[in-house]
Order: sequence, then C-alpha cells, then structure tokens
Amino acid sequence: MATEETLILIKPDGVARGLTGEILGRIERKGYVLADMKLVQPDRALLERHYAEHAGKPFFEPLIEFMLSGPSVAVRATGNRVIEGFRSLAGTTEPTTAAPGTIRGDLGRDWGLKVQQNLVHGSDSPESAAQELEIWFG
Ligand code: IDP
Ligand code: MG
Repeated sequence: MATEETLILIKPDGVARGLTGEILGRIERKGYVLADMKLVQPDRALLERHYAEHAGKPFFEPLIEFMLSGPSVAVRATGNRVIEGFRSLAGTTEPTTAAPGTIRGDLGRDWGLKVQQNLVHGSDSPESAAQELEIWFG
C-alpha cells in the first residue's frame, strides 16, 4: 500500500483548551499512524519558514503572534492518502462554517479575535509535507 506522510500541528488554542487527546484520538480512530510526535514552543524564525506562503498577507503577523502564544503539538502522521485525509478530518479553514463532524467544525468557533484559532494545521501537498516535516522535525 502506498504510504504517505504529513505534518499535523495541534495549534496553541488546541493545546491550551486541553483538546490534544481528543484530536489525536480522531487521527488514530481514522486509522492513521502517529509515527512521531512532540510538544514544541516554536520561535519566530521557524514559524516564518512554516508560513512563508502567507508572508505579506494581512493576517500573517497576527497568525505568527498567535502561533508564538504557546506550545503546539507537532505530529508526523502516516497512512495511505493521509495528506488529503487529514485535511478532510480537519474541515475548512474557518471554524464557524467548517462542517460538523470535522475537528474545526465540532470543536472550533469564531472567538471574535483577529486570527482564526482553528485548532489544527495539516500539510496541503506532498511537497509542503516534505518541507514542513523538515522544518518541525529536522
Ligand atoms: P489552512 O490552515 O486551512 O490550510 P491557510 O489558508 O493555509 O488555511 O491559512 C493558514 C492559517 O492562517 C489558517 O489555518 C488560519 O489559522 C490563518 N488564516 C487563514 N486565513 C485567515 C484570515 O483570513 N484571517 C485570519 N487568519 C487566517
Ligand atoms: Mg494551509
């Protein structure tokens, strides 16, 4: 079976709200393997690399500040089509409108803050997965 790997982050809001176990459980129940995992307090340089594609957008600086606000859990997850599969589990970017049944749709909401605190990140392609796994796991 073709196996793929992806970078999943449980963002600072997910960790702070005590949702790490709930989110990891959903990934495991879907059948993906947690191949590596750690709690990380990233620095600005790491986050600017991770979010390089969004540099210059109005939400870039608030996003970096949010991601600096506390630790994230970084996960290397593996499985057939895990990149696409985890993004489907996560739901669309805005938690208010993300479909019920998804992580963002069930557990997230609009808190009235400038930055979307949408609980999780998942790589969006094999190329970004390779790059992001290198950034977070070396
Ligand atoms: P994704 O996480 O669903 O792939 P991206 O468009 O790659 O979404 O955006 C990266 C992150 O930046 C989002 O997860 C969210 O935290 C934040 N973000 C995206 N768009 C906005 C916005 O319009 N306002 C504030 N934050 C945003
Ligand atoms: Mg993205």
